[in-house]
Amino acid sequence: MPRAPLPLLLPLLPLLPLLPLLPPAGCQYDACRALRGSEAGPGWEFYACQPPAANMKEVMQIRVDPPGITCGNPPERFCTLENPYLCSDECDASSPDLSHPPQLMGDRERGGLVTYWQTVTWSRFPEPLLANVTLSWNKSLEVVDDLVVTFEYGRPTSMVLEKSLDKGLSWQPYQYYADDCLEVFGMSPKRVSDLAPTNLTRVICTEQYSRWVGAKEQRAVVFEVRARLAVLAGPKLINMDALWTRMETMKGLRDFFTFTNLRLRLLRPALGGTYVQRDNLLKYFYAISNIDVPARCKCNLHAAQCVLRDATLQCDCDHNTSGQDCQRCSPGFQSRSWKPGSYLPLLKGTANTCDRVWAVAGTFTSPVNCECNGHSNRCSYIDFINVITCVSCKHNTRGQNCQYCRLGYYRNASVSLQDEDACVECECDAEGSASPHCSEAGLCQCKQGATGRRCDSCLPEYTWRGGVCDGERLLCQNGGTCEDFQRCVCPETAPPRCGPASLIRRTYLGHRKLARPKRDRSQRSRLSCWRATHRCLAHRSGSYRQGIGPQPTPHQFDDNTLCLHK
Ligand SMILES: [Ca+2]
Repeated sequence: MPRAPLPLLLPLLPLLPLLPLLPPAGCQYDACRALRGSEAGPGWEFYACQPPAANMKEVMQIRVDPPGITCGNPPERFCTLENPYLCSDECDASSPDLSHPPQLMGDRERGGLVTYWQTVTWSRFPEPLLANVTLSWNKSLEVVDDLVVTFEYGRPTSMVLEKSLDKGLSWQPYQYYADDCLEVFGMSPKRVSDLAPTNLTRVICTEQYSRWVGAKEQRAVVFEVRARLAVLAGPKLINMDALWTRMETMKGLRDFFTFTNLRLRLLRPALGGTYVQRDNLLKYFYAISNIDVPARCKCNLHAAQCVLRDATLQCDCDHNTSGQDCQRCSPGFQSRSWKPGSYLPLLKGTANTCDRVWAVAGTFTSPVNCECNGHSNRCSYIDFINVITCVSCKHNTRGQNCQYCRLGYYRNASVSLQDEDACVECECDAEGSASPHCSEAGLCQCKQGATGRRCDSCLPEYTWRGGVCDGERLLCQNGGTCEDFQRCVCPETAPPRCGPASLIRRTYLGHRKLARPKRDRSQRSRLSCWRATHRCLAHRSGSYRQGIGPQPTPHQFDDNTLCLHK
């Protein structure tokens, strides 16, 4: 459906003159849908679509650290590498004309006036002069042309460009820059032109932007995106079809050009020569006048516009998708799993829209709201209770909207209900559990003595025996102690009717009919204890049983029973 116009980002962002490649006027992927007539009446035709590229410096947040790295507080004198002995320039944070705050890296310069951020000088040499510049959008972007950082008074001798894909939680190197890659980073120097289509996403160290050539001659430090794209699309980027096809088919290629945040780690300033002049440290510092970030919002090919909403970039999603990156189906349109759009087939691509589902049973002739959370694409109308319900829920789900887990499965809270792994098996222990089913939290119902989510271990007073948690402990008398829940061990100094353990064991093994203890539970309890008279007291719960072991006669044991079951 056509929607109310939203505040568009693009009027705020003049397209860069350096962006002829993306995409040419009237090119594909600039509209998400079009109205088409057919015999059945007008209807929508959907296409893969993406927002136009813009210079994202206009909406970036800039942070520098460590604290106090920006010059001017307190006011400080500095000189330049070109005029190293004329140290009359001043940086003063309290004066609008003499201050150099971070936002001057992203401002629009007017009337030829160059404005720049500047750091303190390297007065603490030989301690390194380190500075980080973090650029945040908190939105996935796809870089489409060269990132250009413009340095005043010389480019750093070494620095690293890093990127984050998770809004700054983790970082990875994007490119290394040094005048001597091998010495500084232990990497062989490379140029992007050395790369082939197969290793296009390699992180390289370049010496192209770090060697001293004079502060005014070369001011740009570049992350070469255009040259990488040219490896696929030809020197003048004529063969864009090949590029779009590769974007779709080459693993990791789109991710390589994607980021949410960027970070410059400045490691060593320009020296203007081969060594640091200790007697004049006021000429060493960093100064950046501009950072160009030509990029587009990543919308998974489901949006043709990107908007600023509450000061945050947000895709203006089509194709019944929603989310900041159009990364999920909108409620009511979850008939199948969400998919990104595809550049293929060329020119129009594939929209992979999220759709409502048509009923396959009942009397419906129009689309019905058949919400199955992506676990089914079929619904049925149950006439006598007037309910539309999903049929054939997959992924171990059940319910009218496939919103519950099948018996024997429970809800995996760490993923969304629409996820294929929304329901995981209970795996209740067959012997420790009273039922194969578990609670909504995945807890199995344990038999007495058993514990653990799956009831596969025993409570402290119980021991795992014969497939159950047995808490039946022997009560030993006359100084005997219960060992391993099943026999009494008598102390050396026991009264006559309580023999030592070795005697008990020897006697026990020496008996012909009961040569080995058996695993059977009832058998074990009957063989629980022995008297010094070498007679078995076959009893359970205090009662004597017939038929096991040698038949004791009444005179062979007295009232002073040696072992009792607790
Ligand atoms: Ca500036």
